[in-house]
Amino acid sequence: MADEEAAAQAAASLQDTGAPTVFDKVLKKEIPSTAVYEDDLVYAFRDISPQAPVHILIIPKHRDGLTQLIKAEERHKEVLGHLLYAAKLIAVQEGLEDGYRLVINDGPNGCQSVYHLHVHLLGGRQMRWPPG
Ligand code: DGP
Repeated sequence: MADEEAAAQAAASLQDTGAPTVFDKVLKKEIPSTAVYEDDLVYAFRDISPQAPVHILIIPKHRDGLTQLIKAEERHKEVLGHLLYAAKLIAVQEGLEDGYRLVINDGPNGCQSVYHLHVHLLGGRQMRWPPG
């Protein structure tokens, strides 16, 4: 089993707990991160385990129940749209006009290991399809 799959399976028990995550510590600056973008609603920083030359995580600043996309409710529509728009701004900022990929891992089968919704922005190399 790959490390990412093992991490996702290990995190599965936290799925419905709403427990604080490592991203809360990132947001509180208790864990250092390399910021690439920030506004009122979202924070974006470089992934600690990059899977591409550019690998950025974009997260809501206020989780508000958004542990994963399948938990999204009507009230989350603004921040969900904002995450995508921020991704576009960051892609331009990172010089990714030739292409990039956005990924949301959702739940154990989706290989999610941190239960604070996040969008992966990957770029700087040719992406493959289908994904694993
Ligand atoms: P996912 O598997 O989709 O839940 O992605 C979680 C990502 O979070 C994974 O790519 C590694 C990243 N990550 C975990 N802990 C930290 C951390 O402390 N700092 C940073 N920058 N990234 C982290």
